[in-house]
Amino acid sequence: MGEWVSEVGPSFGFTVETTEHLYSGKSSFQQIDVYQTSKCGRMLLLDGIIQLTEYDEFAYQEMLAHLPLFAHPNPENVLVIGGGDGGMLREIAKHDCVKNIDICEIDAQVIEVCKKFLPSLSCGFDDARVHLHVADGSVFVADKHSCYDVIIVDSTDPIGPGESLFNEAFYAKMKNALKPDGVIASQSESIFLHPQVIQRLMRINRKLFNQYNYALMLVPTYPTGTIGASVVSAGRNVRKPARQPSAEMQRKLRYYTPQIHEASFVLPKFAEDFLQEI
Ligand code: SPD
Repeated sequence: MGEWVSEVGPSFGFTVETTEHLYSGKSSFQQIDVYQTSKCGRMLLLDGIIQLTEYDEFAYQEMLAHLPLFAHPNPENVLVIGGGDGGMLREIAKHDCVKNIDICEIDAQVIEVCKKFLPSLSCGFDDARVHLHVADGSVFVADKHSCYDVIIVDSTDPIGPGESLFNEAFYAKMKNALKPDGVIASQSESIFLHPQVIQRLMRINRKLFNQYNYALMLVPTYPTGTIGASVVSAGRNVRKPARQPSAEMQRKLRYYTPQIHEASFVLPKFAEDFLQEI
C-alpha cells in the first residue's frame, strides 16, 4: 500500500492513495506538489489543496471552458486568469472561432512544473493563439477595456494567491475588461462545503450583472465530489448554448454536451434555497 495524501480543510478532508512523490517545491507564492497516485494518475496540489488529477480533470476543464464559450455565438478574444496547468487552454483551443487566448498566471513555477509532470494539460500552451502573461490577474485586468468576449477564472481557493480573485473590486475590473455582451465563468467552489463563498459571489455578480448563475459539475477528487462555476453576463442568457459543438468536436469531449450545459444550472433544492437567501 502506498502513502495516503490528504487535503485537509476545516472539519473535512479528502484522501488519495499515492505511490510516488514526484515533485515538491516552494515557489514565491505557494507550496507545489505532484504525486503519482494508484487510481487517479498524477495529482497536483498547491498549498496542500488538490488542484487536479489526470483521472477527472477533464470534467472541470471542459465545463469551466465550454459553458462560457458555447454561451457566446462567436468568442474570438479569450482571457484565462490562473490556469497555469494549461488544461483550460487545451479546451479553449478546441474552438476554431477563437483567435486570441491571453493567459495571466501569477506563478511561473506552476507552469514549469506542469510542463514537466503533466504534459496532457500543459500541451495547452503549445497552441499558437496562446499568449502568456506572468502577473497578478487582478492587476492584469485593471487596464483592459471592453476587449474580451470570454474571461475564465481558473483559480485556487479564496486563500493565499487566489484570495484577490473572489472580491467585488476584481469582478468590477473584469466587467470593465469584458465586451458588453461577453461572458465570465469563474471557479466557485462546492455547494456543500462553501455556501458562504457562493453567496458572496452571488451578491457581487447580481450587483454588477443583474443575474447570477451557478453551474454544478461532478469532479470526484474535489472534496464532496462536486464543484461549481459562476457564469455571468450583462447581455446574454448563459443558461442555454448559443452554438453546438460540431460532431468532430463533440467526439473529443468527455463531459460537456449541449444537454449538460442546460442541466448544470438546475440545482438541488437546498442550493436554490440558499441562493435565494441574499
Ligand atoms: N478546491 C480546489 C479548486 C481548484 C480549482 N482550480 C483547479 C485548476 C485546474 N485547472
